[in-house]
Amino acid sequence: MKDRLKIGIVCYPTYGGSGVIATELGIALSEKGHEIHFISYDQPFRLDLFSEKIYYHEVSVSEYPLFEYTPYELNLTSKLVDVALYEGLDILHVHYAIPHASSAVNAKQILATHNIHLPIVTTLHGTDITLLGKDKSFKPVIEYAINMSDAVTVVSENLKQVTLEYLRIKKEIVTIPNFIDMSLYQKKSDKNLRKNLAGEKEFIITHISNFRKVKRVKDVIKIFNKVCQNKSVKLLMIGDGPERIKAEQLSRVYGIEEQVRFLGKLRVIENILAISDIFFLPSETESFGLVALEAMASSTAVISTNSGGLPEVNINGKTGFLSDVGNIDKMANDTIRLLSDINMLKKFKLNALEHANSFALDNILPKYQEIYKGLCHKIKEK
Ligand code: GMT
Repeated sequence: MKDRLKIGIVCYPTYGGSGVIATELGIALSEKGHEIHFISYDQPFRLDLFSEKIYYHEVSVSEYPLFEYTPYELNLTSKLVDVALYEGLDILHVHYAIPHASSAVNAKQILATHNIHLPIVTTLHGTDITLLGKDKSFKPVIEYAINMSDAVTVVSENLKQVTLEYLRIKKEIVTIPNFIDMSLYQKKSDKNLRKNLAGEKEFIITHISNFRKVKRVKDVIKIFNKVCQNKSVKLLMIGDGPERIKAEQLSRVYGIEEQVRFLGKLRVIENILAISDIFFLPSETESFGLVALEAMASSTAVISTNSGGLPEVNINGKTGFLSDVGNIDKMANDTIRLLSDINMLKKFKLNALEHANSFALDNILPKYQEIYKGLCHKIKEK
C-alpha cells in the first residue's frame, strides 16, 4: 500500500462541528504527507490556508426549470465520480450521513462500472442520526448509506448506542472521538481584548453555536439572567442562526442587554475562549460537543446539559457541571457556585485543560489512519 494516500473529504462548509473536524482532519493528514481533496458546495469555513497538498473542489448546483427542488445530491455524486477518476483518489471520507454518505455510495457504484473500487469511510456526527435518522422520510436512505459504507465511525460512545438503537445497522461502528489541536488553544489571555469586552472585576461567560433550536440559546439567556442577579458578569454570544433574534429579544425583556454582547460568526474563537471563565452549552442534544472541548482546551470550565455525548467531554464536578435539559435553576446555581469560589474555578479550569489533552490530535489521528490503511489493504488484496 502507498504511504501517501489521495484522500477525498466531503463535509458541510458551514459553521458547525462536523465541518471543523473534517477540515482539521484534512489539514493534519496533509501535514503527514497525504494529498487531500475537499469536496463541498463552498469553501469549508476553517479552510483558509494554502498548501500544495490541499485541493478544494466546489460542487456547483444545476438550475433547471423543471426542478422545483434542486437535486444537490446528484451534482455531488457526479463531482465525486469526477474527482475520484481524475485525481485518482485512494479513499473517500464523508462526514455526515446525508446526502454525503448516500452520494458517496452512489458514486462508488458508478466507479465500479469503470472498474475502480473506491473505499468509503462514513463519519456520523450526531444530528444526522438523532434528528434525521429518526425521520421516516430519510431513515431507509441513511440505513442503506451506512450499511454500504466500507467503514463507519461515530464521534462518541453515546452516538454509537443511539445509532444502533434507532437504525438497523449491520456494519461495525467504530468510535473515534472528536479531537483538538491543542497548540491552537493555549493562547495567553489578551488583556486589551478583555478590557474591551468586560470590566476588570467582571467574569466572562461565553456561548458559541449555530443558534439552531437544538442549542437552546434562550436557555443561555435565562441562565445568564439568574447569574447576573448575583454576580458581576458579561455574556459573549458567538455565532448566528435562526434562534439569535429570540435570544436578543429575551435579553431585552430581562433588561440585561448591556450585559450581553452578540459578536456574530467569528472565524477565530481562540482569543475569545482564552479570556472566558465559563462556557455555556445547554443543548437539547449533542453527540459530542466539540465546542465544549475547544473551550476546555482554552482552560474554560463548562456548564452544560447531560444529553448525548456531553458527559464524555464535560466531566461532572471536575471540568464543569452537568444538568438535565432545561434545568435553568441548576445551571445558574452551579455557575454562581463556581464564580463564588475562585479556588474551585481555578481547579476546574486546570482539570478542563487536562481532560482536553486526552483528545489531542496526535492521539486521535492514528485511529483514522489505521482505518484508511486497513481498507486500502483490502482493495489491494481483491
Ligand atoms: O451541532 C451542530 O448543529 C453542528 C453539528 C455538525 O454536524 O456540524 O455538530 C455535530 O457534530 C459535531 C462534530 O462531531 C459534534 O461535536 C456536535 O455535538 C454535533 N451536534 C449535535 O449532535 C447537535
